[in-house]
This record gives sequence, structure tokens and C-alpha cells, in this order.
Amino acid sequence: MDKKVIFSGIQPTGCITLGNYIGAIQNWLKLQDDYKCLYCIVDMHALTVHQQPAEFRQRAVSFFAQYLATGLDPEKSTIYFQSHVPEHAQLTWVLNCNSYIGELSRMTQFKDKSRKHPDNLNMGLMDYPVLMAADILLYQTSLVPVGIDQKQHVELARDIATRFNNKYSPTFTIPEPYIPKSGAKIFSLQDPTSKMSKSDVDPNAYIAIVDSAEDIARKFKRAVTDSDNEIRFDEVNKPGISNLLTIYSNVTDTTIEKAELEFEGKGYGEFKTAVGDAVIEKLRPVREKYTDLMNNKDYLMQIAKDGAQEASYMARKTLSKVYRKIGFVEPKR
Ligand code: AQP
Repeated sequence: MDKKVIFSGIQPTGCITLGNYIGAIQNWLKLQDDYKCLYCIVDMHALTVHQQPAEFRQRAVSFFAQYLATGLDPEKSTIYFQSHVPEHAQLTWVLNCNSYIGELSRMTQFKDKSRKHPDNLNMGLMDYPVLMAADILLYQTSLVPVGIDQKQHVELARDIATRFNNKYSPTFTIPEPYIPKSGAKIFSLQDPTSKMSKSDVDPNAYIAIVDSAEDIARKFKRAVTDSDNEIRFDEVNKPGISNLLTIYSNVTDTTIEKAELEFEGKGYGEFKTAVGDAVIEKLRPVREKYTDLMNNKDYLMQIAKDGAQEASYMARKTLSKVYRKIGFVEPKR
């Protein structure tokens, strides 16, 4: 039997954070052996906010190297740039004509980003979830491993797919979000009530997965906590400490309860150092591999080319089916 398909991606904005790693990439790694996985640098999504072209190009290549450095394996998974597979844009147009302005304007991310970028309220910002639906539906994806912030968009992709299947005939697999039980939302180190965001203007608010050991240690030491000096998981009253416990338990592969016991009676200073050390150890091989890969751009671009070819082959099958069903004239072969 064919393996079920997994699709997921990260947009090349800011830098890949520990939040992206724990919320998404750790699951991607686990799924590589048992599923047909496609992991994409969703560069078309990144255009919804201003990009300086030279920086944008460099950052996208750096993200690609970071994907491989985390352990995503091109022998097992299809790894590519979204803009190299034109079917993403082609399916988006068809889905646009089957999506409603009302449902798109209700999306939380659209409302947040409209507030953050009032000078650039472009159509892409509103259309982002339709492009994301096309990304997912093109490959007949069953599971979409994402953090909790993307759940609403996966639900919209399900709605759009169901609507299309009902209007024409069964065409798309209906995807499910795949969200980690712990770590689905890692919080900012400077404001533990808001998400760790990769475009945060304050670099102390996030850990980049290729940060140096010194930077990681310093950022954890400065992490905002509370003043009652008790290491206990309580997201309402102790969001900072709870976030650090979540991070620690994820990177050391232990439970929150065991982590609480380990640090019972210890001070915040000691705890923060231990969390920093655990993250440094977890990310050390990623940083080392990343440096090697960035010195071998030809290799990176060959992987990207092979990935795009394979993705495009799969995507064309779905797109031809869609074009036939909606009544486009078939080109002569
Ligand atoms: N803090 C987080 N905790 C857990 N999961 C997270 N994800 C993102 N932040 C966290 C998951 O990572 C994947 C990629 O998400 P994205 O490309 O949309 O990036 P982002 O980090 O969500 O982007 P930001 O922070 O909102 O910055 P900009 O402004 O650049 O877009 C997704 O699976 C997401 O759930």
C-alpha cells in the first residue's frame, strides 16, 4: 500500500526558532520513516510581507540548509522551494474561486498581520490560507504537522477541500492537523504570554536554532519569569517558568512532572542555566552541520532541484484532475 502523505513548511522570514523546532520540525523528523513526507520552504508565503530581494534569497537558502541540518533527510523526504513548483500557484487560483472573502477575513493570522503591517495590506495577506490549502491539497496530504497557531488554517483547507469534493466529485484527500501534545506553542522568552515568533524585533525573545552557545545561554539567563522562586508548571500564574519547563522537557525527552521533580527546591538561576545547557546540547549538531552545508551550496541546490522535480510530478497529477473536473479544455498531447 502507498504510504500516507505528510506536507508541511516554514516561511523564510526572520530565523528558524526553537518554537518552530519543537512545534513542527521535531514531528517532521519522527514522521520521515513511516510516511511520504514533503517539506517545503514556503517562500511564496513570505512575500505577503515586505522582503528585500537579496536578503530574501540568502535567507531562503539558509533555511534550506537549516532544514537539512536538523536531520531532514533528502533520501527519505522531498525537500524543495515552493516557488520552484508552479502548481502551487496554479491550484491556488482555482481554490480562490471556491473560497469566500468572509471566511478569509475571519482568520486570526490575517487579523493579527493586518494590525502589524497596516502599510502593506496586500491581497496575499488575506489569501495566505488559500495558498496554504493548495500546498496541502496538491499532494493528497493526510497529515499536516504544525504548531497550534496554524490549526485554523488547516481547518480551512479541510473546508475548502470538502466544498470542492461536494461541488464536483471526490478529488482531494481531507487533511488532518497533527499537533504535538506538548510544545505546540512555545512562548517568547521576553513576554511568556505571547508566541515565540521568528520575526520578533527583540532577538532576546527567541532562540534561533543556529544561535551560538553563548547567545543561547545568555538569552535563557535573561528569560522573564516571576518572583516566587518555585519551579512548578502553572501556565496561568507562572507562564515564564511553565514555558521553560516545556522547553526543557521537550529537548531532554522527559515529562514535565519529572522535570518539576528534578528542579524541586532549586533556584531560578540554576534552572535557567540547566535549560540553556540542554538546548545548547540539543542544537549543537544542528549548528555544526549547518555551517558545513552553507559551504556547499551546489549540493543544496541539487537537493532542491531533485525535490522540486519529484514534488511537481506528484502535484501535476492532482492539478490535471482538478482542471478536468472544473471543465478546462484539455490541451492536445
Ligand atoms: N512558538 C511556536 N511554538 C510552536 N510552534 C510554532 N510554530 C511557529 N511558532 C511556533 C510552527 O512552526 C511552523 C512554521 O511557522 P511559520 O513559518 O508560520 O512561522 P512562524 O514562526 O509562525 O512565523 P511568525 O513567528 O508568525 O513570524 P512571521 O511574522 O515571520 O510569520 C508552523 O507549523 C507553526 O505552527
